Amino acid sequence: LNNAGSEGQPANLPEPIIDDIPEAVRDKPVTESRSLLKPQMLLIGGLGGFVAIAVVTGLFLSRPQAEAPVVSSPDSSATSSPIAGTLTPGAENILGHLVYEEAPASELKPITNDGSLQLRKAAAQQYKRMSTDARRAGVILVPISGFRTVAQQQHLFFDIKAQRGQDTSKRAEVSAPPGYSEHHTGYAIDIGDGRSPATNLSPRFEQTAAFNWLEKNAARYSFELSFPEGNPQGISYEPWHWRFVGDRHSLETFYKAKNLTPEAELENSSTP
Ligand code: DAL
Ligand code: ZN
Repeated sequence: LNNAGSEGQPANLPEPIIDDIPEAVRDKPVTESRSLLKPQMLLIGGLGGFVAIAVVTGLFLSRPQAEAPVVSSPDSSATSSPIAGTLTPGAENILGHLVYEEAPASELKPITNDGSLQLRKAAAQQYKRMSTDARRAGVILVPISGFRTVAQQQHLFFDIKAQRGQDTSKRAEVSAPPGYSEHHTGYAIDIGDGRSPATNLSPRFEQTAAFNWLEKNAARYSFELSFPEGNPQGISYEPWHWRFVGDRHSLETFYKAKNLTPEAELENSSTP
């Protein structure tokens, strides 16, 4: 399941490898993101009141209520992301994580010699190209976790949450609930730097040669960062987690009917 070959055997591994959750982001104190939501909640409350009055009085609204944003981010009292998640209506999600289907085994290809890590065929092919080219440039990309089943994610979310005594929304900042991980799709991969294993699954991966190279070159292989800082889903920054968007199926998987709009844009778009 992962490069250490034992994501399913967490007792034998250091914690950060278990669930792509760095120690550093597990238990951050509540930050300003909480207060970021307050004006929006007031706005929604205000809009609700206005709509109610409009319905009663038979007023016609120039902006239909259906266009109002659906706030479905991780619990605002617990999120540590600078921008709370705001998903458009129709984006099926739990605590900011979007629903994904598990890739069929027949669609998966190994990306490691021992076959312990797999991606969908197109993603596997491009990942291997990318890794080879990085190596030529002196950069060692190490795959840490690729495709994960819903059952594996079930363990990562619930069992680790219980072990750490985390509450649900806190857990969801760093781990997707089963059925809601990009890793189910076979398009997502966690990448480390072979010369800096201590940064595996840590925000400090951002300071490695591998991340620097990926930032400049990953798009050539159709990989993109899934959870940049301030991502609209409200998930913690994950510089190690990349997804393939290089064919129609992967593009539809990540973008169709899942338009994500940062709060700032929503606020601007609601300005007359
Ligand atoms: N860490 C990412 C969000 C996942 O669990 O899929
Ligand atoms: Zn990941």
